[in-house]
Parts: sequence; structure tokens; C-alpha cells
Amino acid sequence: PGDAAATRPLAFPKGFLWGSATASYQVEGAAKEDGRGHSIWDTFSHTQGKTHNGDTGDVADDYYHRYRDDIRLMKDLGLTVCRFSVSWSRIFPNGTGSINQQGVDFYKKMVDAMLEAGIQPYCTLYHWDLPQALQDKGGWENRDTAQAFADYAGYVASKLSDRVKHFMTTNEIRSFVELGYREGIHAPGLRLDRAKVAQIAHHAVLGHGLAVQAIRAKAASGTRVGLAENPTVTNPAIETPEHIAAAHKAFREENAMYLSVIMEGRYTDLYLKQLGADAPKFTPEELRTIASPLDFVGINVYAPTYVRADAGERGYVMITPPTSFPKMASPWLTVGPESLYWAPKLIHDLWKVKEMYITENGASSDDVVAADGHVYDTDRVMYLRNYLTHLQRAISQGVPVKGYFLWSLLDNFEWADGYSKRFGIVYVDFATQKRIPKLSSQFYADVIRRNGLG
Ligand code: PNW
Repeated sequence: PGDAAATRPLAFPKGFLWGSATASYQVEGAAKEDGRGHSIWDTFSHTQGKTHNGDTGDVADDYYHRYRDDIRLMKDLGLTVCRFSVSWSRIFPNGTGSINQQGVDFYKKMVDAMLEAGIQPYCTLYHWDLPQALQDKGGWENRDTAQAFADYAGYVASKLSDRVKHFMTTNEIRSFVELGYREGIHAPGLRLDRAKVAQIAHHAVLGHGLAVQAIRAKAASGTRVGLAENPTVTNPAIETPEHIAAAHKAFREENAMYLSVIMEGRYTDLYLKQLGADAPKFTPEELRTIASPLDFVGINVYAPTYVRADAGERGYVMITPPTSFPKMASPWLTVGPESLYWAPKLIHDLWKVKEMYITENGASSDDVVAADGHVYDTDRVMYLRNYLTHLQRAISQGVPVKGYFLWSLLDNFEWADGYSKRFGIVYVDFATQKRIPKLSSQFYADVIRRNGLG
């Protein structure tokens, strides 16, 4: 493979990192084993009516026991990186205080298995499974949770940074704040007003910033720190200068409570004006903490939004797509492959970020096992090929994306959708735990082998 796109069409740069992503509660199972404490997702999934079919993560992919086999699957596909998350309540069963050594040992062993397979681990510290003991004290409504998170993050980094070089503080602050505390469709299942939600979002970005500082204080030198956020991706309706300018404005404003304040250390004027008396309470020092410098920015990219230029104060308006807009199996997952061009491109243009990763991208499909025992997920292959084509376009224009983590290797516990929505490139028969690589596994292995699409 050549150095960039120059030699072959649709080639990725030499050394580009190809991986997959998972999260503790979605794959591990072993919910009651080895001293793990309760998390808000245990509570939520065991509350009647909260998840599809009453599904829970009690067993999930049983990754806790099967990780060696699953890491072998990754190796066979040619993955060189893997993103996983640590379950906070395996380490601190009560959120703070006493440590559960068995939890620490599990992640050490699991990471060592990755390293032995030639796979570099990327560790997320918070992928939504808050210890229930902290929710009992208000969860992210309570500012103390931000400090508790930093203490936990620093502790994990001190224990794993001899073998893990990359840490992400949080996964998708936007999702856990809005789905968990505003819409009530994820744990802890609350429906709070916008003033409370704004304050919760502030505590969460503050937790991120405090965790960045704690990791830097406690981890081995050379440790790299970032996050995995899912910004609203504001694609220009058409790629003309006026709509592209609108897309830049929209990206900052639509992400004002999350990525923008993290990158800029200030809430945008329009955001504060729009919230008025409902704006979060904050100090200048908190804003500096929130904007602690990062070594990399990870973004999870799925559904698009579209914007057009407008003469009003904001300079843009969001477009509601027609009902005929193409979707994957999850109703929210509209297909907009150019999102994988515009998301990193807009971030690079706005904030001059030097290192980025696509920390998630993938699709749900109504997978079926065919009579011959295979799974032919041609829609997922189409989705991935098109999104990756746009990622290649961004990289070939100098946007510094260093790696791509496909969500996900295995079908897993898809939160409120339980096991009804499959995102894996490997099919899981949940009754037997049998793994069947889908057509998309062959596609991905081929992309990795050729380091490109052409
Ligand atoms: C991400 N939405 O979640 C999460 O990081 C994963 O844990 C999850 O399994 C994956 O994407 C697939 O859903 C999202 O409603 C959940 O827009 C919901 C939305 C976006 C991302």
C-alpha cells in the first residue's frame, strides 16, 4: 500500500488502524460474578417495561468468559486495535471507597490477551454503567459524581497504563445525558426539565475534564488521553460555500453543551441566550477544567443531520428529512455516508485537532441465518462501504484521522432495544453463544488486508 490516496484509488494511509468497539455492559455478562457491584443498567434493565422483551445484560455475549475466543476472532479478521470499556462497578462496587481487586485483575488479563494477539487496547472509562450507589445520591445531577468519576478514572489508569496507552474518559456524553435524563429511555430513566438537563450535562463534561487531569496525574508517562463523543453531524444540504459555512456554524451550536465547550472552554453566546435562566451554573475554573487539552478526539458517527444556510441570527437552519429517507434496522439510524467526511472535517476546520479517531461507526440490520448457515448482510456491507469511502475522502484531504473502530464485532445488548437490534459483523446466537461471521466480516477483513476500498 502506498503512502496516501495517490497510488491507488480509495487507499488509506500506511499504518492506518482498523479495529472494533464494545462496551462492558453490552458484552460482558457475568453481572453477579467476582464482586461486581450493581450499575444503573442492572436496575433499569430489570425494571419491567424498560427494555425490549425485558432483555438484560446479565449474560449478554458472555464475553467475561469468552474473551479469549473473541479476541482470536478479531485477530483472524486482521484487527490491530480494539476499543473496550471498563465497568466502574467491577472496580469500585459502590462507586467510591473500597476496591474490588478481582475487577482489576479481569481487565489486566483481558488486555494481556489482546496484546498477545497483536491488538492495541483503547480503553473507555465510562460507557454508561454508572454504579447504582452513585445514582442513589443523584447520579450526574450531583456534582460529586464528576469528582468520583475522576477518582475512578485515575485509579484505573494507574493500574492499566503499563499496558494500555490510550484512554477515553467518556462515551457519548450527549447520549447518556439526553436519553437517560431527558427522554427517560435509557438508565436511569428520568425525564427532567431543560434546566436540570443543562446542569447534568455540565457535570458530565466537568467529569470528563477532571478525569483527563486525574489520568495525567496517575498514568505512566506517554499515556494518551481523549474521549469518544457523538457530535450532531451537521452535513451541508449541498456542498456549496454558503451551505458549508452554515454547516460550520451549526456544528458549534448544535454541540454547544458537549464537544464545543470541551474544545473551547466556553458555552456559546447563542446557547446561553437561548437557555436564559435555565443555563447551567458554572465557574470560570470549571470551564478551564472542562477544556483540559486532549491528545486525541474520538467521534462516534452514525446518523446524519442536514443544514442549510439562513439569513437569521444563527446563520443556519436544520432540515427535517423526508419520511422516505433511507434507514437501517434501528429507527433512528438514517443512512448518511457523507457524515464520515463532514464530522472529522468540521472538527478539524473548527478546532485544528491533530489526532482523531472514528471511535464508532456501524449499522443494525435484520440479519437472518440462511439455509446454508451463513448471514448475508448486504445492507451492512453497503453502509460500511459508503461511509468508509467518505472517511477516505476526508483523510486524503489531510484530515488527521488515525484509526477506525467498527461498532461492533459481535451482536450485543443494544440498550433499550435489548437483543432485537444486531450491530455485529459476527452474528451471535444468544441461545447457544455460537458466533457466525457475517458477510460484513469478510468485507471488513478484505478492507483491512488491502488497507483501502479500491
Ligand atoms: C452508540 N441515537 O449509541 C453507543 O455508544 C453504543 O453503545 C451503541 O450500541 C451504538 O451506538 C449503537 O446504537 C447510540 O439514538 C445510541 O441517535 C443511540 C443513538 C446514537 C448512538
